[in-house]
Amino acid sequence: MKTYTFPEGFLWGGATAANQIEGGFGEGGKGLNIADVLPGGKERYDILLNPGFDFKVHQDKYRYPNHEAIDFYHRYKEDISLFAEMGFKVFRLSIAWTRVFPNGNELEPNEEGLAFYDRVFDELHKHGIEPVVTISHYEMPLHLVTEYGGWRNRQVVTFFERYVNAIFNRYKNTVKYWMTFNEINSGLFMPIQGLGFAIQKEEDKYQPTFQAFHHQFVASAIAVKACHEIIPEAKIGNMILFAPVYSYDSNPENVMYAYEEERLFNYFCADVQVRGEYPSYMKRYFKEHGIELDIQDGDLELIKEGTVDYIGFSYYMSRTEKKEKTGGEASEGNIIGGVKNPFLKASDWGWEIDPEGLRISLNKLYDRYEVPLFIVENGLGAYDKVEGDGSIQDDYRIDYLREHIKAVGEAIEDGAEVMGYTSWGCIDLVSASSGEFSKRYGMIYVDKQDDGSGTLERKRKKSFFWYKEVIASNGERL
Ligand code: BGP
Repeated sequence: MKTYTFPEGFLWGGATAANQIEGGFGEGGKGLNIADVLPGGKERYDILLNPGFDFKVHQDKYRYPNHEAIDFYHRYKEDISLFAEMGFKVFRLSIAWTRVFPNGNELEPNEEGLAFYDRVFDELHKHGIEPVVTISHYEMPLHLVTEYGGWRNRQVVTFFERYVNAIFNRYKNTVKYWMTFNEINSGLFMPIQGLGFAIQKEEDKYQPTFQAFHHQFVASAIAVKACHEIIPEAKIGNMILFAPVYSYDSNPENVMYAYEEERLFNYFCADVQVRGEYPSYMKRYFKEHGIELDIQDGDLELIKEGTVDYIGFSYYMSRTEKKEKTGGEASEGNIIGGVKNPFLKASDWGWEIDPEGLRISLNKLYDRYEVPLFIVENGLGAYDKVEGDGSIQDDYRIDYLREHIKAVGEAIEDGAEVMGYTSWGCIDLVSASSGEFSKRYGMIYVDKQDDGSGTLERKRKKSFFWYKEVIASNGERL
């Protein structure tokens, strides 16, 4: 079998987000965020993907499942020691904005919230693991959503600036790797999580969506500049959901359509954050959709100065596109849409599995930007079964990860500069899109079920031992 050579110092590890692991609801002065008020199961999925959700109506209705999650807030030491046992070089986590600024708009940070992450970072360092911190991962303070309208409102940029200054100053000696907004481009199809507001009618989405993106681009540039000033040795990246778009066939109309979708979905945000300017192809899109951005003096200069050091991206699936779709062709379940790709199988949730697509993504991104790339999410959401002897034989997960890591190895041979790979949900956690525990990604099983029952006990799955070998051999033993 072919073996792969990964660069010296390759950043192997796992990835999570505060709202999906911490729990500790209301503890340490934490305020409510978006994830705290979303239900679990199909209801969440429908809310995220369809217009019409009203945060004001729902803010008191739900407190599950994110309020408890997997209780990382109290169990972080045990979890970090398991990550260390697997040999993690890095651990990606996010800071909950609402632990630091509970309502988002306070003048001073909450000391208890800051102190929690001091403890977590210290524990990681004790085990020789570097934290990779996402500044905002689908957890905008609810107060900023209900009272300010989320990222549509320019004032949020000021609140965010206060937040990033507080965390850069506090963790300047402890965190070297940062990234700004998780899957920033997901705001195109899931504005609730990405942009902090719910559209009410599909046809009304364009202006507020792109104005909110503009505010995030300004905020991202502010964060990059502040990070470079406060922690000159740190690296700060953006984070996009990358799903290469294939044309369904060689019909030039479909090829052009797939290309347009690829530019909008995969490149638009990265073009602004990496190249530092709005790409020219967006002029036509803005015109055709009646979008007129309110751009303040100095914004474009700021965006130009605040370009990121690397591109972080998640990779789960590709997307196959056709201009005119006929009934029955849609790829049900592929969360980013498209038509069924006859060459691909899908996960239990309908996400099309495409390891070669990861090689394609790395090549496309490196060809276009020539900055280091960091795969900060990749993994298989699957149902796991605990055997009578307590083991979890997740060979399907190992197969998935192996094929994707091989694809990374190929892309490195192709010439792409890749910094690292953190598999998503290295420990089971709450699913972002469906709020389920049963959609498991982890190499560590957590005894927590969809109905809320479970002891929260942690168990090593078969993939735990496999990944440990992968890291120990720097990707040679797959
Ligand atoms: C990404 C998010 C993560 C994560 C992952 C898996 O979109 O950044 O937060 O959850 O996808 O998605 P899901 O949990 O919906 O299966």
